[in-house]
Amino acid sequence: MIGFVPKTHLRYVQFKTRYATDKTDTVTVIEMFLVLVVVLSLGLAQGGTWSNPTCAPGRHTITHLFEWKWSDIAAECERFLGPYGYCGVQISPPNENRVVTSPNRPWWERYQPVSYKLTTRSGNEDDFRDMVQRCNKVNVRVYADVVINHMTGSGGSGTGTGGSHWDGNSLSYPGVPFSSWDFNSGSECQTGDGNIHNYNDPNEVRNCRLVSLVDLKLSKDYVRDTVAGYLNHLISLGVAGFRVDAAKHMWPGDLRSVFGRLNGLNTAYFPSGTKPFIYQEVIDMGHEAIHASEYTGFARVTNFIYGIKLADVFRHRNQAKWLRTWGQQWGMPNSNDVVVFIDNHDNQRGHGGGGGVLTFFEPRAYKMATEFMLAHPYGFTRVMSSYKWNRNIQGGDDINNWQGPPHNGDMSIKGATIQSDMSCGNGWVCEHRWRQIYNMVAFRNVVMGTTMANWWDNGDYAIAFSRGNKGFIVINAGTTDINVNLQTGLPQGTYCDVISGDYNNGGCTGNQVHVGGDGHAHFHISHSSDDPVVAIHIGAKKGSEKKVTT
Ligand code: ARE
Ligand code: CA
Repeated sequence: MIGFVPKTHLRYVQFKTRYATDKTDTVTVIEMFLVLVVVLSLGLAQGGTWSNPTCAPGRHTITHLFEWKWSDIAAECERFLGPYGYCGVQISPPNENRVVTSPNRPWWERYQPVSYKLTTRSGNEDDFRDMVQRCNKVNVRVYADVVINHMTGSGGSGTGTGGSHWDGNSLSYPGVPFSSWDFNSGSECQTGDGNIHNYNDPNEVRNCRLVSLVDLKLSKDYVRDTVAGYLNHLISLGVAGFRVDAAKHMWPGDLRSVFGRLNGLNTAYFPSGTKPFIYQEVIDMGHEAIHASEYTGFARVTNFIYGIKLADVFRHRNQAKWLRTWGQQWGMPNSNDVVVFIDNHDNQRGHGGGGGVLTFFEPRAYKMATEFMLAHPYGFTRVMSSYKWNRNIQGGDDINNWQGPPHNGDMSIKGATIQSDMSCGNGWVCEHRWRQIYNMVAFRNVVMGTTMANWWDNGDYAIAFSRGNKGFIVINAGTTDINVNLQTGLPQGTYCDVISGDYNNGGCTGNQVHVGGDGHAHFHISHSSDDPVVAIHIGAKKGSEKKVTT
């Protein structure tokens, strides 16, 4: 773990040094206190305590291996995510869930907790421990999706994936244990049926039931302690952070109180006192009473505007030239407050306020949007990794959007096999293994810390920009060819275009780009190309010593 120093530690070290060299004998206790206050508030302004991604050095993107088995994820960390420079993997909820058989084992059954035992279709606690250990060993972090707003849907009873009994009528979850005292009821939620109807009433959104899921009373210490106990169990096993499901449906104060109960990350893998990275699922499209800004400042939020706006651009509904001001100027939160993505497991299938985002079903536009995301400095990036389902749109709705992951006859999840061209088999899409995507994950690692520069556009749908003097990308999303000479900002040399091929053993398997002594290079990109994008960076410069992915 050499070299991994969280920002907060660095700031402390700088403070100590300045204090020791400048004014050792004149500093008073009051001055020290004031400096401390300034240092602490700076820390909060920069994104606060749980907002720092806990990646290993030089890694900056996670992928969501939606519905993968733990044993497959362990193997994927070792054979792909580690070597190709991914920071980490978001996993499906690891806790025991309701078994739904009608429809037959939909993916969404995992969002109905029965207990916090680590037994699901993805594996048991031993598989989980093995996965986290093996991933951490190759510097790949594990981020768990945690469902702590609710338990199962109301009504019904049964046995969960871990063998625990549950009863959604009497609100009994002995595997935790939770009983009816631990849930919000008529005194907290005033809607007639106990469900959320009005998203403009913050009280209703937080205290009533989301799609009838029985709502935990997070104002109670017992509930806070129990939920924090579950998260601390995951921390003890070596996870690096959490995606908090349905965060909008919990009061920010309750969440802060739960997070405040969390231990530092496991010191077998992280420096002592490292806080988990936390990103909260808050869907804020700007027209409801609850705002993402209530949740930023102490942890990050998922930015849902991002993918929708980029879909507009790459579907030719808004010229790419406007992307020059992409980021906060588009009404989105601070870069340090968000996790960004093109699609997620909900909106790729029309759940979760979805619809309209780009997905693997439209690979050409999807790749362009993802390339832009990974090249641009805004936000902490997440790459979706999906499985195929039989999409069937009837009257605007996908009637098969419930379908679970590829499975065997006994409904166990099918393994993700790897084919000779590096793509996945058995129905797994594996967008994270698409060359245009994994090579841009490496691009982002190489250019991290630089700002956007050398912007160019053709006044329409073709754009280009550099990241400092380390990387340059040209995207022709328009309907005419471009044939231009552009300032790349890069040192002279021959570079591999990492979109059309790889950088391998000092050479290029795809196209090459020659950057002259004045930083200029020539780009000819046909509008009808499958991949109308060229990207170059100093880690894939011909003749440089080795492949740079981290
Ligand atoms: C399923 C059935 C329901 C049934 C329920 C209980 O589909 O018919 O009533 O079970 O028996 C996922 C699925 C749900 C599924 C649920 C539990 O998407 O269909 O319900 O699992 O199995 C809102 C929330 C947001 C949430 C989305 C889906 O604010 O937090 O709805 N997203 C997360 C996860 C989901 C998951 C859950 C939460 C629940 O990512 O995968 O649900 O754990 C506007 C609002 C949004 C709102 C959106 C959709 O855009 O701004 O806030 O999102 O509409 O209503
Ligand atoms: Ca709630």
